[in-house]
Amino acid sequence: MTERTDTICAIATPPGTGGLGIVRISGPDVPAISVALTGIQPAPRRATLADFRDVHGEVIDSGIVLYFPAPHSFTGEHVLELQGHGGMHVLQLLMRRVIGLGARSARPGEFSERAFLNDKLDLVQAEAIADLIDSGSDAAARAAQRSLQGVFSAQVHQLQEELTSLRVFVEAAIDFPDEEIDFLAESDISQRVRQAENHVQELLTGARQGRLLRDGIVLAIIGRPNAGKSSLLNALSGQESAIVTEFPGTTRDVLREQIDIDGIPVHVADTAGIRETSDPIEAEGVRRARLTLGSADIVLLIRDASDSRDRGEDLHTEVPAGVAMITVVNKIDLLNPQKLRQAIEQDKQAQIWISAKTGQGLDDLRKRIRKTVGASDHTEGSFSARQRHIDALRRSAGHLVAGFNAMEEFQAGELLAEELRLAQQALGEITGEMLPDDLLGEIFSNFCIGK
Ligand SMILES: Nc1nc2c(ncn2[C@@H]2O[C@H](COP(=O)(O)OP(=O)(O)OP(=O)(O)O)[C@@H](O)[C@H]2O)c(=O)[nH]1
Ligand SMILES: [Mg+2]
Repeated sequence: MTERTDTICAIATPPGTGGLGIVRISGPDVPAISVALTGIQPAPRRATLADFRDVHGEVIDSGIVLYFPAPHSFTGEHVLELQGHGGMHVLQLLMRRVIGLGARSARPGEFSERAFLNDKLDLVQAEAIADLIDSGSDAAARAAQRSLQGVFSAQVHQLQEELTSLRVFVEAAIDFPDEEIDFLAESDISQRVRQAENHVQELLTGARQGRLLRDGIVLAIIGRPNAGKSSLLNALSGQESAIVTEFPGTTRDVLREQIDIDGIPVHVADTAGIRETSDPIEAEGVRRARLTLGSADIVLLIRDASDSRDRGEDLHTEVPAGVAMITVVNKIDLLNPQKLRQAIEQDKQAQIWISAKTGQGLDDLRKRIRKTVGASDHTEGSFSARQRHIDALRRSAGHLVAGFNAMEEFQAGELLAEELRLAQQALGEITGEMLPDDLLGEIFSNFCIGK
């Protein structure tokens, strides 16, 4: 508690040079700092031109001051924003002066943490700010904005209310032990618990989409040398990132590119062709290719349609269990069209047939990738979410299932009441109402400085 009585400051604009640089200050000393620094107490919420002066009265910079008195500010405390010029040195001078006047450097995410502690935002919304800043695609940015506006939180609150009314009911029943069993049995309580579980599952589906938009997926391209892995990376990313030659064994390092497949950020890794080799550099490339597989969400196994020896099957064993695999047949432009048609027909959509050279089949590949990660066809209305939220929703659903079983099998009202309590607690962790302080600190410490 004592910590929140101090005043914090940070450079809120990114490091480097720019037209503007912003220093943000929050806490009880803001009015005093403002007067000492600029000689004025600016009118609330008005842009005011002022000189920022050092301890000797010399001008460090001049710019706009914005004053937001508590509680009507982002953090809920007095906030001052100094908008000066965006050079690292001038901003450092300004920061040193503000610190000299009694503020201290803010920790990463500390402004958002104060906003949360002062009930300006819940935890989902605070996280959404960080996600908006970090978003890797247009769809991810829109989804983060929706979470920030409270779309996700509202659904969590609705579930919490549903559980509250169930708890009130069950707890009232166990207060009258003589009638408890009949009362609960007649009330269809199990069905209502099941319904609540369904609602948690629905939210879980939405949250999984949201996590996908936020974190994206890791896609590793593997195959025999010369199958066209690097050509596919270039075709998907729309630029010549990787060297392509007709010589097998061209790629050695793992090459990474971020692309956007219909709004999902996809981190693509192109790897060395897998084969036995006596070349130590290529062997290291093959070792790295195998390592990359372990961290992938999807492996694209590329086969060469023009090479009758390349059947791909012998590489299946390279793919770790639990990692999704899509087999892609490349270079179909080299096949006779009639043969190609027959082959595709016989294949019954087991593999995706493409030409990295002409771009044929790439749309099918993108669709298959989306389908494999369970992405829905449209991202409208989706909100951003994190693994932490998914874990909490899963736990909540698990407690509801346990509560349902306790009631159905043993007519155990006490057990049901306890499971309902735990289910509700798990939901409370999402919005931050029931999260221990150390976890809160950990979440905010991953935010950027000045946010
Ligand atoms: N006709 C045709 N040629 C292709 C296609 N894709 C790749 N190639 C050619 O195949 C050769 C190998 O392509 P790369 O993309 O370097 O293959 P790679 O799998 O990355 O090879 P390594 O890095 O050596 O393992 C090059 O000559 C490409 O031009 C395709 O779809 N059609
Ligand atoms: Mg290559």
